[in-house]
Amino acid sequence: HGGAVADRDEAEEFLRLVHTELPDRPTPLKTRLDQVRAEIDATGTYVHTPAELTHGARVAWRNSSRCIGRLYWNSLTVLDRRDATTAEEIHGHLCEHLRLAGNGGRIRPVVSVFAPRVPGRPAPRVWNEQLIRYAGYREADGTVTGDPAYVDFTDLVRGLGWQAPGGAFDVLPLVIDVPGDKPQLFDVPREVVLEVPIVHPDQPRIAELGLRWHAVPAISHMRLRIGGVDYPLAPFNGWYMGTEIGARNFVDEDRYDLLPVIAGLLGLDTATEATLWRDRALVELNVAVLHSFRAAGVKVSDHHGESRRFLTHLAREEARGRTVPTDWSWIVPPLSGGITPVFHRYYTEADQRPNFYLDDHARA
Ligand code: HEM
Ligand code: NRG
Repeated sequence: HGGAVADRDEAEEFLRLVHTELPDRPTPLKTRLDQVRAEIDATGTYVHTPAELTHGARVAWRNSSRCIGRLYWNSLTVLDRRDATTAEEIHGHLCEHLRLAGNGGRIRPVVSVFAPRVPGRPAPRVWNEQLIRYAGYREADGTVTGDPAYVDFTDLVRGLGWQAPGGAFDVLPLVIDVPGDKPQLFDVPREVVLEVPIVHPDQPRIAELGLRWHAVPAISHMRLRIGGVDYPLAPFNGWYMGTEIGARNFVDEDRYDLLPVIAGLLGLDTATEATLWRDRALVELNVAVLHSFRAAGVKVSDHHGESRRFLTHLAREEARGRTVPTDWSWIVPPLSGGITPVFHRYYTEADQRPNFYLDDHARA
């Protein structure tokens, strides 16, 4: 398990960063560097202090070049779950994460950090991409009920014994994989899954579609890397920007593919693209998403406000002498890009650490 050995240079660079950015460290930098070097020599890795873990996770968010929501990076709540070992314990902490994050609609950005990879011992994992996602079922006629992106994952959990309800918005069970044991299935209890029914302020027929979406996007398949140490299970969440749901999840042809349905309800002329029926349906769907979250008392942001906040973040960081690594193609919203201010400029692209990484890990 050579890959689990903590990278010395990265450890040192991180400790220097912590000591530069956090005032009043209890241990002088030199002492901490000596400790960590000795610990790596002896064990192949080292243990982050709670303050290092918290700041490391916050900086990982700050360095996430695809994230438009980074203005509040320094207020991320970091839950230290490094001691959890059993699948039952991990499940309990994941449920608690969703409860704290959902907070009755006043969503709080949270990350739960589970055990790191260390030499000789693999870390716990969750196979789900997000803690809350909807199942997808391929029907006999070739159509899909539910979220087509999760047809394969749904088949996988059925193979592990999940009893599928067969609806369009069935919350998938969690697959928790702890070393030395078979992956285990756990339901996400209803009471920790905040959901929003989708209605439109003046098109009652949209409510009749029975659409809904979960309030909390909680990404669970990215590895958090801090100071040369990998945390493969570190689920995090913020709140949704409306377009993620209204311009992608409900709209992509390989997701719920709803534009033709919405256009039909609105009575738009779909005979030719030039009527811009897709664009008109897209706007009304996004109006419905933002209106519905607001009506349900659930925090959501629109792409205009979120874009402005991102530029505030950029200016603030630059004033502090830091670069803000940014991926234009992810930051520009998938609706009305050119009328948001993030569209009209170039950014620095860089892989700065700590960060969150996506591995292509084999499932099952
Ligand atoms: C990506 C918004 C909080 C880390 C994104 C994306 C959006 C977004 C719109 C692009 C998603 C896509 O196109 O699929 C927000 C908002 C937040 C927030 C509004 C509210 C607070 C966070 C937090 C973290 C985070 C708390 C980590 C601690 C990331 C990462 C990605 C991302 C790593 C890239 C995901 C990938 O590569 O698939 N965010 N975010 N975000 N965000 Fe945030
Ligand atoms: N587009 C995905 C979620 C990706 C991350 N977005 C956030 N992250 N808002 C979706 O489920 O639609 N966050 O941590 O808040």
